[in-house]
Amino acid sequence: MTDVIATYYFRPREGVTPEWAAQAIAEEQTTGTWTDISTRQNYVHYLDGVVDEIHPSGGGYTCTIRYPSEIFEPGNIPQYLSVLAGNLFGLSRIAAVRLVDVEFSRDIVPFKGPKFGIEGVRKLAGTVDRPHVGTIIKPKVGLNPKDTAAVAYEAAIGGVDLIKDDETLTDQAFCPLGERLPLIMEQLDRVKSETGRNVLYAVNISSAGDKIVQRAREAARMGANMLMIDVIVCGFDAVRAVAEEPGINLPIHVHRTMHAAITRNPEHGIAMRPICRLVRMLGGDQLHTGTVSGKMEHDVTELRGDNLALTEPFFDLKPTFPVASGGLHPGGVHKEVSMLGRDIILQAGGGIHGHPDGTRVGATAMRQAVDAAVAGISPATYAEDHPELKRALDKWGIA
Ligand code: RUB
Ligand code: CA
Repeated sequence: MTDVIATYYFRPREGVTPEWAAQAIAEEQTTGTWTDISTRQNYVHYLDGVVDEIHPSGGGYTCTIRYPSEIFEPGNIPQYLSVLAGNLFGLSRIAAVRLVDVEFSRDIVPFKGPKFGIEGVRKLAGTVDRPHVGTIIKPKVGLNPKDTAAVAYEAAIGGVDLIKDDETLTDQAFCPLGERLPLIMEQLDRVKSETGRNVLYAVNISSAGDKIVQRAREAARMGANMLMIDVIVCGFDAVRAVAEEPGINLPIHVHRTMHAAITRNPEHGIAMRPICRLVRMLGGDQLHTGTVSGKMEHDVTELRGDNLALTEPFFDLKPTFPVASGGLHPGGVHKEVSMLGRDIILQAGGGIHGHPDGTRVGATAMRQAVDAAVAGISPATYAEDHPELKRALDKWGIA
C-alpha cells in the first residue's frame, strides 16, 4: 500500500499560521475534528493525513497532504472525493483553498480507463497523427431531428471527424433522442458510402443517475458510434457506470458543463487537473480541457498540464483525447496546434456553422486550417489558394 498525495493551494485568514491551516485540512479530511475527542482509539492513527511540505505560493501557500490509501474504499469515487475534496472548502479559518492535483496510488485505481483512448478513436476515424476536427450542432437546441441530421450531413461531408450534441440537448420533445440518433446515423452512413470516411457522433445521454446506463444501452442498440456524458452535472461515477456496462463498446466523449463554477477561481475550488485524472481513470475517451484562443477563460500553463495528465503514462491506462472547444474558428487553429500539439480535437460550433457560406464550407475551412498548421504554413498564406479558409479568416480574423 502506498499513499495518495494531494496538493492544495490555500490562504489562511489573518492570525492563522500556514502550519495550522494545513494541519486543519489534514485532520478534517481524515481522523480529526475541531477539538480533542475521547473516542479516538490508538489504532485509528494509521489513517491520519500527514502534511508533507508547505511552500509560499502566489498570495498564499501550497501544501501536500499524504492520505493513507486504506482510508479510501476502492472503486467508490464519491467517497474518494469526500476525502480529497470534501468539508475542507468550508473551513472558516481558511479564506480560500483549492485542490490543485492528486497522485493516486495503484491500489485505489481498480478501473480500466478509456476503452479506446487516442489510438482507438484515431483508428475509428481513420487518422494517423493530425488533430481531429469536431463540431457541436448549432443552434444548441431547437432544431427538429430532420434538420439536425441535415446539419450533421453537411458538417460530415465538409470534413469533420466528430459531431456532438450540445450540453442542453438530451431527449426533449422538440428533438427526441430516439428520432434524432437514427436519422443522424443514416446521414453518417451516407457520408461513409460517398467518401469512405467514418464520422463519429457523440449523442448526449446525460440524464438521471438511475437512467443513464439504460439510455446508453438504448443508444447503442439504435446504432450510436459514440456517447457523450456531461461529467460534472451527471457525477463522475456516471462515466464509470457507462464505461463498465457490459455489452456497450463505444467511446465516451466527456463534456464538462458547470466545471467553471469549481475550476475557474485560481484560489478556491478544484482545478481541472484532478478532474482530468478522474475522467481518464473512469473511462472517458475524450475530455474537454479548453482552448488557448477561444471564448472561455483559461490559463495556458494549467491547460497544457491538464492535457499532459490525460496523455502521460498513468499505470496501464490508455490516454484520453483532449478536446479544445469554446469559441474556436479556423483563424485560431494554428495557435491551438502550436501550443497544444497534434493529439487534440479542435471543436468549433459557431466557427463552422457561422461560416459565410454555410456548414459544409465551414467544416472544410476548419480542415484546411488544420492542414496548414500541420504543414507549418501560416493560415494567411494557405488561404491564398484555399477560398473556404480565406472566407473564414475574412470574417473572424487570425488569433
Ligand atoms: C462550444 C460549445 C461547448 C464548449 C464548452 O460552442 O458548445 O459547450 O466547448 O467549453 P462554440 P469547454 O464553438 O460555438 O463556442 O470545452 O471549455 O468546456
Ligand atoms: Ca456548448
